[in-house]
Amino acid sequence: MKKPKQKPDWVPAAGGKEYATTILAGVDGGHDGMDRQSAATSPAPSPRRKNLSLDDYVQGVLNKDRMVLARTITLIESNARHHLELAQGVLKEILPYTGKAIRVGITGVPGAGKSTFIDALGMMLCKKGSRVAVLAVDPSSSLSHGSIMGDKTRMENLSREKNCFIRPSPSGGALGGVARKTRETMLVCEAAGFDVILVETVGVGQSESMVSTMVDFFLLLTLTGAGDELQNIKKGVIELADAILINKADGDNKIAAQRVRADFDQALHYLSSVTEGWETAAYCCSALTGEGIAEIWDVIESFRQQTQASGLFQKRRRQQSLNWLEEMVIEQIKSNFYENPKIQNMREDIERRVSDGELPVTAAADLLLQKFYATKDDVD
Ligand SMILES: Nc1nc2c(ncn2[C@@H]2O[C@H](COP(=O)(O)OP(=O)(O)OP(=O)(O)O)[C@@H](O)[C@H]2O)c(=O)[nH]1
Ligand SMILES: [Mg+2]
Repeated sequence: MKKPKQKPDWVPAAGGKEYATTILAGVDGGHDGMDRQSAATSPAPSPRRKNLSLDDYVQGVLNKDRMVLARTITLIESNARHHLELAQGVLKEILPYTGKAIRVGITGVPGAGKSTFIDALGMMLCKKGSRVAVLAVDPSSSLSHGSIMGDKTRMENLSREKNCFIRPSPSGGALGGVARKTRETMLVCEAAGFDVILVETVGVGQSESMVSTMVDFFLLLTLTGAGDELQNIKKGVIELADAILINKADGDNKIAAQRVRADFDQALHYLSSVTEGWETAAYCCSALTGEGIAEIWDVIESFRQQTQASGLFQKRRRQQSLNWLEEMVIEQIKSNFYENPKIQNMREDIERRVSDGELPVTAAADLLLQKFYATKDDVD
């Protein structure tokens, strides 16, 4: 249901057009089933939260203090310059304590059962003594400023589990920003002792390829449905997956799911696996009954053992860090370029000339770059 826009509560009742800000109402219930205190029962907020020092953040995270962990993630998600610097200072300190978790990405179309699956898998792992962090990447939340996953309450059990930490998708900003925030959040969770990180992402837009570049194992959740299942999967996603899991293999759907699994296995035979030396295969499970959940975790565990033994696990992580570095540099250069006043002054005119066919694209790019790199002493 679409929520109406409201004026924030700092705007006076009689405030007119000069108060341009509007906000969207929050979702009912917390993200994916997290308990949310109602305004009526929650304690009155303290007038001002104590500012934490860099050391408070670092020690809090390392001491597994959930409140400090949550505040550190909020700090990471902030776009304010001074927060960015503090967050980077914290990350630098905790870096030696990161990297010990297994990072698993879970994708699939809306309704495939990702949250239900994570709830079942997470509960099983917590019972075995693991500490599980669940993060979400939801590109639509960047647009609506509210997570679509937030409307669903599919992690009811897990959200009550003390060894689990669930964090909704950072909202707002470009996908590049969401990627940075998710990667850094992952590091903070690792430093806080979480040994399994599950990243849920909706199989729309670019989010799944982005998530696949930040995890060790990428799992595609799919369904049986009407028509040709294989054709229904977005092109390219199968190539990213380390395993394909046909969910909802229960009740009347069980036989159909097994048939689809066989079809996938046959199709996978003709594709090269995303991970060298690892054979991507299809499996069935029911997130609802729990059948097949332990088996898929065994697959992930044997993937970890195999790739750690071959050195591929570490190699992939190193490569992911280097790719991330490159992305960050390119993004920064790009924003410096377009925010440069000299470029802003001439951009519109150059773009018009290019789109009208007056100026070749290469020459136009050259003009802009020459202007950007020109020093004050250069003649215009
Ligand atoms: N029969 C059956 N239903 C399931 C199973 N897993 C999930 N469901 C149902 O499918 C619906 C969608 O489940 P979610 O877990 O919210 O799906 P999701 O992929 O997280 O959805 P989005 O977050 O919207 O992308 C819910 O009604 C679940 O109860 C399953 O294994 N069997
Ligand atoms: Mg979900």
